[in-house]
Amino acid sequence: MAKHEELPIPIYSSLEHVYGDGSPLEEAQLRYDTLKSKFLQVFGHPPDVYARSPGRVNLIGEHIDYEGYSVLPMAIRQDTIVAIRKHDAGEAQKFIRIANVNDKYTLCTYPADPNQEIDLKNHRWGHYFICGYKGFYEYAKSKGVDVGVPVGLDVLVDGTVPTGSGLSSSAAFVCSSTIAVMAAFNVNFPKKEIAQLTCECERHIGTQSGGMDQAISVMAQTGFAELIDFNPIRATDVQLPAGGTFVIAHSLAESLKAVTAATNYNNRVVECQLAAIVLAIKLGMKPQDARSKVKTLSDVEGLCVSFASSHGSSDPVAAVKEFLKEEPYTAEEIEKITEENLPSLFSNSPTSLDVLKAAKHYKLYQRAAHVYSEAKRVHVFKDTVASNLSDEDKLKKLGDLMNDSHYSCSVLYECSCPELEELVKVCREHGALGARLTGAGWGGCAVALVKEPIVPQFILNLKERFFQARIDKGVINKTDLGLYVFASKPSSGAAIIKF
Ligand code: NG1
Ligand code: MG
Repeated sequence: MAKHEELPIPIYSSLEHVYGDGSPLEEAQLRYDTLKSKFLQVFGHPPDVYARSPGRVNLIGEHIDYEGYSVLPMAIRQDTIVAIRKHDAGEAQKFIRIANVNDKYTLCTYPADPNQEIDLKNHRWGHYFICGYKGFYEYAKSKGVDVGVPVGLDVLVDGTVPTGSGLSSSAAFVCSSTIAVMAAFNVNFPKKEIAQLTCECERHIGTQSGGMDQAISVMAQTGFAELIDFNPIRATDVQLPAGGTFVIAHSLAESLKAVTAATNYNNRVVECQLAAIVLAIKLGMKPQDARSKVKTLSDVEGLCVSFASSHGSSDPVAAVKEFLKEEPYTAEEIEKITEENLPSLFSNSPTSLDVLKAAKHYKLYQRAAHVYSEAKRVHVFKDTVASNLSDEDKLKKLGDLMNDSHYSCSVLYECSCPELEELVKVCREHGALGARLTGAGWGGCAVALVKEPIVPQFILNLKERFFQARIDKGVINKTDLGLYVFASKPSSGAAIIKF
């Protein structure tokens, strides 16, 4: 039997198997019915087809996907649904019109041109759809699939993944968009190819993201977390131990990753690449080879490990401690080691050049120490799940690993924020076995591992100790609390729905 990642996106004619988690279908059906009637109202005709793709919560493995290391997320029930209708080839209107069920997002119109550049200086919500649109055309072309001349598209979007929350609303949107366009053209590709192409096309938005979010959104299986490997992308089902539940809670600080990329997300990607090049040189590689061959910390892990083993360890962090200094590096210090100016080193990456302009210094030691130690924790997590420990002991160990991961994100990678620190602390004080920020950080959600019987009480405590003060200040409405703190089971991956 083909591995599920080799299979195309499933196509369903009813919602029964789409969510697959036994939860009531009425609510879901209502969303599709509403989409259909709103589509009719906005565009004057019903949609041809729908695609949905879920958000995710990352359990462990933060900020290491773009360094080539495996991560361990699970899909959540919240998703983005895209309803779509393709115009006939003869129709005059060669536009892509993108509407949203939420009036906060006003209608966006783009030309029906897959070669258009995305205007990053003017961020519009519809850009995410255009990422998927461009990605589909580029990929179809590379595979020799003839999809004819570009035609107009009508699109209506309904997203329930909270934005800026670290639950990957962006990937849910990009993946459902790509799959909707695919379905509108009656094309389907293997899931692992879609995971790869959606990862690449989301980079049109300007973040140098790894592929975790798209991979889990496309390849998730109900009831399992997934170990996602890269180069090539693969997903392995991970059955979590019984008796534990993941509770997701929003810090209510919104992480505006697309806007702050140069100082936050992309800055860390650049710091990691510089750390990798400097380490490679210190470990004996010629500067010119390091500059041209080394892109990620995983590229130099082999060198680090052989250094460590000649010193009686197998931990690449040993090489980091030996060869990188803890004080931040200036650009000049790095240029002396790499024998090239940083702007010329990154000359073919405009987003990296933005990082250089904004950076005061580069914390190579801390970023590399985080990445190597976090990569190791992912494997310990997976091995713990597979071990013959009791479920009770497994859960305790997984909780400890989550706490260690948070510490590393907070202290070494500096991607936390005061609200997340407070929230994680409150989670631990109320019985979480472990708690950590999830996703890119700088705001967004925390995830806590909680013993099943205490989940309701745990959530009540969070409401009282974290959210009540924010309700009192008017930051959120009491009636919306369920959107900001909830327990989550591993949900299903992307699907095409044709009623
Ligand atoms: P979120 O939190 O969804 O923005 C981002 C990246 C991931 C990964 C995490 C950090 C995108 C689309 N996603 O996720 O690839 O690097 O941060 O682990 O940029
Ligand atoms: Mg995102």
